[in-house]
Amino acid sequence: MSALGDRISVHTGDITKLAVDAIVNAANSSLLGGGGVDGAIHRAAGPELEFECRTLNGCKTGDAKITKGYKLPARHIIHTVGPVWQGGGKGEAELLASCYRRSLELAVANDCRSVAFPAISTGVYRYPKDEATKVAATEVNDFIEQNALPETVVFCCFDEAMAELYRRILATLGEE
Ligand code: AR6
Repeated sequence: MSALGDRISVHTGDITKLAVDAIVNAANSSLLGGGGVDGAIHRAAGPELEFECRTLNGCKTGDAKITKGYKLPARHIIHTVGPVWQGGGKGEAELLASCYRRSLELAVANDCRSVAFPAISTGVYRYPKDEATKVAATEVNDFIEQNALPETVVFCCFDEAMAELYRRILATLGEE
């Protein structure tokens, strides 16, 4: 395990079940719900989440906004909008990195000690999984090195294949 092993972990399962201070939602720019992890979070949090989201005026790609967690075990939900994969030449990597950075900044601003991320953009938005996990791990690693909060970050994967990609890239970072 890397030197960051005590602060970054990989979990396979449903992010809506995690009792962390904040879970991150891979939303769309309307912030009014959708499919994938976004749909699962809205279903689990209950209709009050959409009421709060309606007051936020949407969110730009690469940016993030925070709400309460409502019926979730998580206290907060940080909604971020990942880029749609368009071949890699449209600033996708920088936008995806920005999603992780902005989400972590909001977590710090709200005193979140523990945060869980889904693999943003790797579903409906078609970002290649190996590339997306590299961006995610690098960005979180850099942020954690420079900040005391959040104390722990979980990469929550829906399947074991994605978890393995994270483990591999995190092991590489730890050796540097
Ligand atoms: N827990 C953890 N991970 C999950 C869960 C879950 N409950 N459900 C899905 N995943 P996606 P995107 C994984 O499509 O690509 C929505 O309609 C999934 O396996 O949810 O950023 C929004 O409204 C994948 O690895 O998000 C947007 O319109 C990852 O979460 C659009 O999809 C992200 O897949 C956003 O697309």
